[in-house]
Amino acid sequence: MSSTDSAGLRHDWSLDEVMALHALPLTDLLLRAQTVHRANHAPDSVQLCTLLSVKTGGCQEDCSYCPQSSKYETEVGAEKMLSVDQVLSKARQARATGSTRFCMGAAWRDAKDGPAFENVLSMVRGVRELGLEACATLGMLTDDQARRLADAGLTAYNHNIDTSREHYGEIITTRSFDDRLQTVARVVKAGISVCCGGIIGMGESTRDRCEMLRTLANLEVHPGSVPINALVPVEGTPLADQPRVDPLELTRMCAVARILMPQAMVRLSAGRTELSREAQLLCFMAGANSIFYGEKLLTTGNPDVLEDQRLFADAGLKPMAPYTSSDPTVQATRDKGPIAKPGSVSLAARAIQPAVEPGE
Ligand code: SAM
Ligand code: DTB
Ligand code: SF4
Repeated sequence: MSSTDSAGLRHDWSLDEVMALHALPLTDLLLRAQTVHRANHAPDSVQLCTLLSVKTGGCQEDCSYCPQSSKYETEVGAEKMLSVDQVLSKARQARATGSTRFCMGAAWRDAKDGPAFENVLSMVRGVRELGLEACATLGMLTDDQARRLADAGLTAYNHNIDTSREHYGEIITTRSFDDRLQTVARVVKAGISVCCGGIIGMGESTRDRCEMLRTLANLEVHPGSVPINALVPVEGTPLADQPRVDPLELTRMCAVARILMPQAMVRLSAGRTELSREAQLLCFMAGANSIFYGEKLLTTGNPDVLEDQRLFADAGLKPMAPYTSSDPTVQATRDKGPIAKPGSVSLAARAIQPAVEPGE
């Protein structure tokens, strides 16, 4: 027997149930996911989010996928933290191209109190003043740091579980799966929207993929957004030689995430450069309703902005206005922190301009 919470959401999925969904014929799975998607979201609306690495490289963790770990010889070296002005100038550019969420990443195991953290707080306030949703991903947090980020107006915090509890030890040894869940719980407690998902293509089984989604769906509060990343294999990391993820497998993950977490934003994240336009549309049909937009993710490439604009125009997709996602925590954060300065919120009505007219 399954039970639902006051919002009609389930938190008691069994592994067998999730695996049975994942194993459906893809056409059936897509129909089920579309049905859930249309009941909870505008089907033609996709949020555009821009990422910026505000502190690149030199990280002490050993995440096997990550070019920013100091344990591996990659082309990414340790760099100085960007200044608040540099970050806000990138945020203004992101806003001008149509992004509504700006996500700042730091290659830290955990956020340390002190000048660097104070800078992050200023960056968060500045991004909010531009009328953008502000997201950060800084590693593990204390309760006090989560509260201070919330007070600065942070909309969302990204902290991924990455894979199943069972497979986790094959990928990362320097911090545990439970450490990750603890930070996620602190973010919830501080009233910040949780962005938590994972990566496929790291040698995991289908069972691991389903376990990862089950863990997220069975959290006391569903994450407001769930990034589904396809591994970007980077030279020098232990996972450099992993085969590319089959786009239909990514579609399946988006669909199962959508069915398990009906109100979450499902974010089609790393790996889009390897996807055809058609494969991306399949993911949108499966319930993905957000992408990272802009030339770069953190250190690796992302599709060209003009290509994304053309895809949106040709497919009739619309970029979502800020604070309009169905995540109630995002809506609640709108009135916290700095209020957007006059002139910045015309954004809400802004539609990205297609680079070329459809059909040209
Ligand atoms: N250091 C912080 C942390 O680990 O939470 C924040 C930045 S970290 C780069 C954010 C997330 O990016 C990781 O949890 C992982 O899911 C994703 N990621 C990193 N490298 C990736 C890669 N090569 N391919 C796909 N996703 C990746
Ligand atoms: C997430 O799940 N994916 C984004 C974001 N959260 C921070 C990061 C992807 C990083 C891909 C590798 C890189 O560019 O360094
Ligand atoms: Fe560090 Fe984050 Fe990369 Fe892990 S994923 S090595 S914690 S930057």
